[in-house]
Amino acid sequence: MTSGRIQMEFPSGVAVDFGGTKLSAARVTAGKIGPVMKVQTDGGGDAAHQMEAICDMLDQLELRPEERVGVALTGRVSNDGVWHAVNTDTLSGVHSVPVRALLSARLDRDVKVDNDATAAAVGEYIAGAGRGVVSFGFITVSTGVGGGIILDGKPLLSVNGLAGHVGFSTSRIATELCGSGRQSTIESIAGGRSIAALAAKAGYSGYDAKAVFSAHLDGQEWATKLITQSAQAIAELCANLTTILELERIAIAGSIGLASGYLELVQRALADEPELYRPEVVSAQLGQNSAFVGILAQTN
Ligand code: ADP
Ligand code: BMX
Repeated sequence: MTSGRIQMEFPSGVAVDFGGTKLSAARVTAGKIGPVMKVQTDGGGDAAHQMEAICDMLDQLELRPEERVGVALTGRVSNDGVWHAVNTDTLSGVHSVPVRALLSARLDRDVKVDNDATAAAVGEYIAGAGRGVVSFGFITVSTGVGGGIILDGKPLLSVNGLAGHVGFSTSRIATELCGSGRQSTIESIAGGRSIAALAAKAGYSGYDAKAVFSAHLDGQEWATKLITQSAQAIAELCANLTTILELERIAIAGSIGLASGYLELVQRALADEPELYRPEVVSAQLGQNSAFVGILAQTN
């Protein structure tokens, strides 16, 4: 299911991006991002805790009357605005949270809610790497591996909010059970939580993905193996998406996706695929801000 065509205008309002590692918020004025507030996500918190964390951020931004508010969330967001974790290792206390209704009542306005990667795909389509194409893919390599798809200028949505969850498709090189419940997913080998878990399994406990990436950049072979296989799985995902949707361009984002040399590792792995299955793969241009723009955008 796709919604209406994305309005190609730079939106304004207050946006929240709730990711598996960090919760951030900013005021957006005609597409220009103001100072970004960030706090660490508490993935073990229950629904009330997560709602309070979101509202604390919004309170600090001192909302103006009538100001648009958008909240992008890691997890599945159904078309009636109910929030569910799919990977319950990332968010263990979020099950069927009526987040749109709760926030709309609390803020006395219709708050827009959506999946974080879908929102980021819209933001990149309006103001970033998606400009100039009408079929566009967005992959965030972050705590997990998220995705957003734009087809003929419209975001791919679904009744239960699962569409676009490309990280839960499977990889030929993955071996682990994913927190989504599926075996050998892209996320289970490429996402940040998984890189840390695989490092621990290899005897390097206490390393988060950021530390693994630093060890990779320092030339430690064990770390390079983990980062390289993450990139290989993302390349496989790009080829799979091309086979299914033949996207004109795919943008890679997320702290891992945008880390030094990661895109080149993806492109190198993609070079092993026949040309027919090799899309244009680029870095997201809005950095960590894509979802801020996308969650405030409107469709006609
Ligand atoms: P979120 O998933 O909350 O959107 P990020 O996009 O920052 O947040 O992704 C978080 C993941 O990225 C974590 O696994 C973290 O260890 C890792 N990470 C954070 N900064 C870096 C970095 N500079 N290089 C590589 N990995 C990073
Ligand atoms: C997971 C899934 C997606 C999300 C993606 C990236 C959960 C909690 N999240 O695949 O909904 O878009 O991670 O999210 O099931 P992030 O936390 O890495 O930003």
